[in-house]
Amino acid sequence: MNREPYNPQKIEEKWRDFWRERGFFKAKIHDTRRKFYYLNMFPYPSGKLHAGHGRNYILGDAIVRFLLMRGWNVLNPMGWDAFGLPAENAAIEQGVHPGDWTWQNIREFKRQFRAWGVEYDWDREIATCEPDYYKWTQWLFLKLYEKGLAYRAKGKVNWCPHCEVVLANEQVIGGRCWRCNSLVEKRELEQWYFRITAYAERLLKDLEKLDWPEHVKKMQENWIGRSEGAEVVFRAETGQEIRVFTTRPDTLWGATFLVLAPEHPLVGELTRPERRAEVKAYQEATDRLTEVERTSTEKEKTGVFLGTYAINPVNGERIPIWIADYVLLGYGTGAIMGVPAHDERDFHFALKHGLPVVPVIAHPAGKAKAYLPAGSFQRELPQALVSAGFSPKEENGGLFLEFSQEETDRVTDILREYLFPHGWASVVGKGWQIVFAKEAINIGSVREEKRALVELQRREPRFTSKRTVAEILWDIPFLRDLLFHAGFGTMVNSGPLTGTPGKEAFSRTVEWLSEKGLGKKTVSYKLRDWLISRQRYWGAPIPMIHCPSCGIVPVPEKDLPVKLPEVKRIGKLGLADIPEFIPTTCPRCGGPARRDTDTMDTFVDSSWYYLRYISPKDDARPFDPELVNRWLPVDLYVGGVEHAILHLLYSRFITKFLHDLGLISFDEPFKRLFTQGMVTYPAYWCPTHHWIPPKEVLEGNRCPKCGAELVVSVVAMSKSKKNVVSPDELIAQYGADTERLYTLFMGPPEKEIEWSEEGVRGCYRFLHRFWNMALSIIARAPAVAEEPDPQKFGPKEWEIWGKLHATIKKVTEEFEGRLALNTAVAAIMELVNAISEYMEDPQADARLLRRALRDTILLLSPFTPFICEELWQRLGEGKAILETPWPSYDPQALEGGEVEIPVQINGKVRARLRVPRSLAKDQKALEELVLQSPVVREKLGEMKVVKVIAVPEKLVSLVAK
Ligand code: ANZ
Ligand code: ZN
Repeated sequence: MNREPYNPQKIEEKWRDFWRERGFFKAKIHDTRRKFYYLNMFPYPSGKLHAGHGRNYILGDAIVRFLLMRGWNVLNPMGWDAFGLPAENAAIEQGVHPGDWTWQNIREFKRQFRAWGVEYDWDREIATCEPDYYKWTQWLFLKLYEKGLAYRAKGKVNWCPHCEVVLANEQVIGGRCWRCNSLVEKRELEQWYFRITAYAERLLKDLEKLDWPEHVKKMQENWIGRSEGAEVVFRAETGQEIRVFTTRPDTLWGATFLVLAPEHPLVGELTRPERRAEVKAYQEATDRLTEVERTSTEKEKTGVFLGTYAINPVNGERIPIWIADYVLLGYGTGAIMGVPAHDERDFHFALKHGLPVVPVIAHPAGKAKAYLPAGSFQRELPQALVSAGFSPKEENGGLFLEFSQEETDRVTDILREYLFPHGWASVVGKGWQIVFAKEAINIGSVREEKRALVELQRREPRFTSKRTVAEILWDIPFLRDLLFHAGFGTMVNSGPLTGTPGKEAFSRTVEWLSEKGLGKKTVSYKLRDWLISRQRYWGAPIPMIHCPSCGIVPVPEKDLPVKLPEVKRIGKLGLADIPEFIPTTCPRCGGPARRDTDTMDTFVDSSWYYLRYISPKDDARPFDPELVNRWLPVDLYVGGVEHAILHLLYSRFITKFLHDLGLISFDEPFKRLFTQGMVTYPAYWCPTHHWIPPKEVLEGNRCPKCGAELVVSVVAMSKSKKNVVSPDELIAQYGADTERLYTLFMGPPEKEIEWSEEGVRGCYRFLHRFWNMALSIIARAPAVAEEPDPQKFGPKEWEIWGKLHATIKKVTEEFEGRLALNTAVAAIMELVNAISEYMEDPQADARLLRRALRDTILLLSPFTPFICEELWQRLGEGKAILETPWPSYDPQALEGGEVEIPVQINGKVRARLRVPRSLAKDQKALEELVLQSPVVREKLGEMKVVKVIAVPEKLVSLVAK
């Protein structure tokens, strides 16, 4: 037979505009049928799309096609996160207007979507750089300002010397600029902030309402970083109040020093004149570090003593005041109490700087240890300990003992009895005791620590170089594991609270502190206010005016938008570089005033765009509240996990804010979130010629320019590493359907996957087979319009029938459930193989073949819409696929796959057959299948079957002679 070969390029071009022209993707926004708001995160239009991007858009397109066939009223819009730095940098470098650059890229993206067969409701297209959009971004700013949630403050900001731009904390990754990877510096500037911290508690609590991946929720939770603790007031000897935040108020009696953030406002006043120079140098050094560097656990704990002291309010002890970079100004109160016995950073700080350690929490394991150096004790001691029921060990003349904390006093008494006057012992676990013959000193305060140290130094000259008891004990390896711990345990050395068990330690201490007026319970969040000022051109101008007599005055709503000035050339300082933009008149007094020259962070633009899609052309308001309340929250939001924190947090914040204004009825924007994984591909690095495109690499991984051996790494596809696969080339070679199919088949969509050329070819071959199979079925069963009749099915027919229904069920469930579309594709491929095999039989049921083909085309159509629409037409089905209902499965025909049927011959199980359930339910069919089974025939050998008992779905029993 001379069949027409599969020619994807020809077929695809034919259908490219079909769906759009027929309006299938236009939302019926006023229709009250059950709605589905599907949303892909809108892209930043830069450069070209690569095959990795397909993971997001193709997945979305498949889901939407499925939903349309299922009869949902789907809203599936697309737009452009169009402001931002790359456009501005391109403009500065190439002298083009950032808008032209952006729209050029948008055209390219749209061309690419069309080539992929990825469709949207283009009537709702928005671009954040258009005045009719950013007018409402400015409106949002004014509303936040009205409610006291937008404010201006001086602050140190992150400055990227390469991009010459202020970065939000979140845009600093490991101390480097998130875009260009340069080291970030600090600068002091007046900035606009949004008070997102006012929503910290709700942003945290409402996470539980969301159907989001657990790891994304966890990231948000960590970012918000809620800690319960207490604020305690210390007083400097010079009178100032120093408030500290602690999550461990139960350790207060163990505070042996205070540490302020180097930027803390009290540092100046608390520094003694002779220490000023050193303090200043340290502050400057701190400025150069990022927050991540400052808080890294590996970093050495540097710091400077201010030369002054504070009083610990609970025990009146005099403790030194330090500054150290591990204390951050923006968290808690910017000051901490140092509790070296129970906070690891404080412990290392104390060891390094010779500050005393006072344990105040018994070791939670209940263990205790004692150590006596050689020559400290009388020879009879070990025997005395043994008689008392202990098991001491002697090594090199020293004595080592482990016991439980309750025995501390008893052990101490025995040791004292046998110690020489010049000897000493240490007992640790329930606090620390330094034991001498004449007394045991419990290290329960700084004073006692000093006294014990002096006594030790008097006995051991080598201790004169030691500054603290901790330093001496830390040198004894045997004791180390009990010297430091950060757990909750019974309070010791803690005045009136001594003996409080670990479980109650926190709450009892907090109660006690508030009774005494020394402190109160508080909650701290790691979340900071959102710095939204950018000193750039290509962003939404902040609608504020600075008037010499009225101060800061908002632009009246009726004057929005504050438009970006049209300019030929863009300077590096953004709007501040454009003199014509700045002068204006004050809306309050009419006098001359200046415009604010900051533009907003692009995360502001994207924090509300999902609302604008509902009424994108409304110029009287940002969105239609009635429609928004009907269509939102978004039912399924799909995008990259790189937005797991910021974009999602900001959008949630803005939604809650608009909810509080009474403008919308919901307070979470995205009901369900799905984050697709990255696509990786080998990247090749030449030390001389840098990144080499994989195609140009010579055999043996050599550089095409110099022959050097290249370093290969499999990393996310990106233009900068030159390891992208171009959709244009894929489509020219294999067609868009192959790329789509492979993209959805290559693995679970949420997982990172390496792109494989071989995998692409496999999908191409599959579509060839499918095409050929379809054409021969169409040729064979051209006119049969009737449905197949299960009454007439034999075993083979039952098998196909069962598989068909199982596949419909499987594919439907994946689209509606966890979205493991790769497994849906695998099921369809198996089905196609089964049909092909069945087709070989010249007796095959033509009606069944046609029905199976028909449903398979529908099942495949969300994945490979072009080939399916073409075959659908050839099948003579009249309507378009998107007007046809999704196939349904018959739960009667199949309740999940196959069953195992044991076959007995003369009472013994001789075979087990896997049978489609639909078939196993039918007594006659089951009988027939068993009798024809080659396995059963072989077991029967020469015997003849005289009786058959078939129990549907259970077993078949044969009597044979
Ligand atoms: C004394 C203490 C004793 C602490 C102890 C811990 C253990 P999270 O859980 O992250 O909230 N801290 C407070 N403010 C700080 C700041 N601005 N910069 C750096 N560290 C700060 O941690 C809270 C704990 O981190 C606080 O509790 C404080 O140390 C420290 F056995 O106070 B803690
Ligand atoms: Zn004024």
